[in-house]
Amino acid sequence: MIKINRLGPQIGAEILGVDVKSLDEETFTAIYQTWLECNVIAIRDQTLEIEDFLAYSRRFGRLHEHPSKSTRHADYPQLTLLGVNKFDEDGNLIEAVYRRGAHDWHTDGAYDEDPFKATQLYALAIPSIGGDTLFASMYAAYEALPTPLKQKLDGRLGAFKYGGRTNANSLLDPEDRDKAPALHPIIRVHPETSRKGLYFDPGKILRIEGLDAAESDDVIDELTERMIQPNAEYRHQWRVGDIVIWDNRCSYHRAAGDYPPEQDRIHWRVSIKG
Ligand SMILES: O=C(O)CCC(=O)C(=O)O
Ligand SMILES: [Fe+2]
Repeated sequence: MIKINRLGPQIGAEILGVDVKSLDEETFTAIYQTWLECNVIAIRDQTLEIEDFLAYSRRFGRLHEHPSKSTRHADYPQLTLLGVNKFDEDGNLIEAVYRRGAHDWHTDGAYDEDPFKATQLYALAIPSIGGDTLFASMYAAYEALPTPLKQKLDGRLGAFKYGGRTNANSLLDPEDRDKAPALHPIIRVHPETSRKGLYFDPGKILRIEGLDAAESDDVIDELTERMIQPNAEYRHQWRVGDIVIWDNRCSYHRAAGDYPPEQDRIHWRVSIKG
């Protein structure tokens, strides 16, 4: 029997008692609705092969090959490997792999015209300490903005690029680094829930269109301060066999990036489009 536990005050739920390899439509609908309501859900205790993980992920949408080709699985380009090949041939830790997703709070795929609907991870190896993933609600971020700032942002577009203003793009192949930025409304209406959220990503945004450079930078700084509302966070402590899926249209996330690097922390990851 499926069991659903809410985990955080506004986001986060845990689902027990299911096997995603054999879900009927009704149970999947319950999972999908919980996901829309809670933004991020963890399904515990799964035993999956790659094909199982991909097939289950396709129930949420179309799988998209991540632009970081160097971290794709050789035989399954839709599968990204997290935490694999952390050390170079001299035994030095590769920060971009070890700290992937840990630098800033972010939403995945904002650099694409059609940003990722969802990201889904499956945990294969988890360190004995650290290595959590943190989540926060974009709805709560929007709701907490002061009215004048909401008004200033209403109808404005942000320009987003992989690597953003610091060009942190070492996981991309050189020929993939110069894509034109993508434009998205900063106040974005979720296509399925119709709720407004603050669609923002400090590590990918270049500027807010229509503001002069200094004002755009000031607003970016202010939004960076305001995007995380502590009463709307959920922190996931991983167990091997967890599947976690988050909604990039209404949540931010960040890897804690704090585990002992000599230990394994390995996930399969897919990017899902609408
Ligand atoms: O490894 C994690 O906890 C999350 C990394 C991340 O940001 C991602 O997979 O999009
Ligand atoms: Fe991410």
